[in-house]
Amino acid sequence: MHHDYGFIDSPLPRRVRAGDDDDAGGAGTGGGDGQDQLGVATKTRTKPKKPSQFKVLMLNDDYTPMEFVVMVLKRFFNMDLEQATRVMLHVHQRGVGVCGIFPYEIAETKVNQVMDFARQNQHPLQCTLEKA
Ligand code: TYC
Repeated sequence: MHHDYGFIDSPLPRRVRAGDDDDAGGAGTGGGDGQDQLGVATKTRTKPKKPSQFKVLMLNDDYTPMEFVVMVLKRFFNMDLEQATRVMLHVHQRGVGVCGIFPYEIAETKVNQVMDFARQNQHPLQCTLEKA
């Protein structure tokens, strides 16, 4: 699932051929025709990519106790008892529900935290990601 999150722009200037950028490069002063001179790229992205958002989904099963799911929603998604109970019952009745929407790395971390916690407590609770 590691794809399509846009690339990260390096904050460091890249060395490019003089004249390929809009700085004060141009032809060098040291003889020759300037073809081998390097300048510093100053071009910036004109259309910044928005970070992709991902839904963290909780799946129903027949064995995980309702109280455990409520505890997970409070612990990892910062819900209060009322919100957590509402989401848990939604998942229980409909099969799947949204715990929250986050940038990819945060969503992935939440899924791993929930799955680890469920496994440690020997519950089959499943949690997954979906592009928002
Ligand atoms: N269906 C479970 C039960 O009846 C409760 C449950 C709710 C389990 C939500 C998982 O994501 C879940 N004990």
